[in-house]
Amino acid sequence: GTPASMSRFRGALVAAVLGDCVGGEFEGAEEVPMETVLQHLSGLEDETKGNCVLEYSDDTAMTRCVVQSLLNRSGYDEQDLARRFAKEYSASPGRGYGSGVIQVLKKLASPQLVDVYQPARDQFNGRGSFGNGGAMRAAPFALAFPNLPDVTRFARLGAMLTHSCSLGYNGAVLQALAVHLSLQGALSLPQQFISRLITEMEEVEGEEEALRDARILKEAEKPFSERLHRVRDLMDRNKVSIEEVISELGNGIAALHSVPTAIFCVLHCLQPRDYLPENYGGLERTIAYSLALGGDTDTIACMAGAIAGAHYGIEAVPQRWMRCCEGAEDADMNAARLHALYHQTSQGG
Ligand code: R7I
Ligand code: MG
Ligand code: MG
Repeated sequence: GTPASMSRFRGALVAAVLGDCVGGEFEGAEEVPMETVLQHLSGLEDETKGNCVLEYSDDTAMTRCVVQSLLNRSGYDEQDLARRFAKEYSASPGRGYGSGVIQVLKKLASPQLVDVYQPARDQFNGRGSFGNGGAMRAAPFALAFPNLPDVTRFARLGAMLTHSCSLGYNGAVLQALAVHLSLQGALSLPQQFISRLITEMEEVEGEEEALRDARILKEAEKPFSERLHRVRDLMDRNKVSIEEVISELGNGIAALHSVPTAIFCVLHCLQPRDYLPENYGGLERTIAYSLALGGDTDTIACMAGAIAGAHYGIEAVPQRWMRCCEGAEDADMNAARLHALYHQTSQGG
């Protein structure tokens, strides 16, 4: 398809919602047999079930805030976005938010708050959260800004409203960069795609705060870059077991243990796999495979969905799946509006 086409925007935003909604079923499960995943997914195809409804979780709730804010403000506005997060949380607190971030969202509701980044800095004894909550909502930054430096900068700032640890916000940067490259068609050359991500993240993680956080948390010098090298090693191999993916990349709630994993899911599912149904296209394979990893399934499938959706486009999204997922129609409409904003921005207007 054409780079940055409308179809890619729609695919990205809709498939992210699908990943969240269908992944909710298995969130926190230790391991999920592929058979169980396929049963769950074929349940969505069952016409006799009528109006099946899978509700979205915090991943989509916060993504919607980012989308609305970017559209309403025609760009990044930290005050507006912070207000939307707080309002969304107070309206629907039961969407499955991380246990730490709730405190931030409550503080963001205070009208006396001067610095909207401060509540995030107070988390976890002043180090900030390294959870994947910044990354799970990062895709819209790639759909609003055509230039890579803007994507990086605003994905980072947007994450810092809740995640001030570099191991949190750099996960958001990586996720947004993956969607950005996918939107350009970069997944047609998977080796170049992963090399490009490694190059970008090595620069991002060369910053002083990132190096310091990695040292304090006893991670590799450049943790995301190191994990992306592992992704490259795994994708070069013919056969990889689910257990190996989990032990090499993780399936947990930390951004470091989920964003590289989501990227791997997309890369691994570019080709047909013998343990996935033959009638599945790449997007269905990606979501099914993400769920089979267990762990933070809604978030990994949401992030993998955004990257894969930007590659395959809306035509690859099964209509029947879409009908079952709360918020999928809204995502589709908003994707068209983001497409307009992106192309307006790219003309310098
Ligand atoms: O990152 P966050 O928004 O959670 C997102 C996840 C996704 O899976 C959603 O689907 C939803 O289920 O939650 O929320 P945080 O509370 O900031 O981080 C999530 C969890 O990561 C925290 O509750 C902690 O258990 C852990 N965590 C940390 N633990 C110790 N030290 C995050 N940062 C730290 C830390 O610095
Ligand atoms: Mg969730
Ligand atoms: Mg989750």
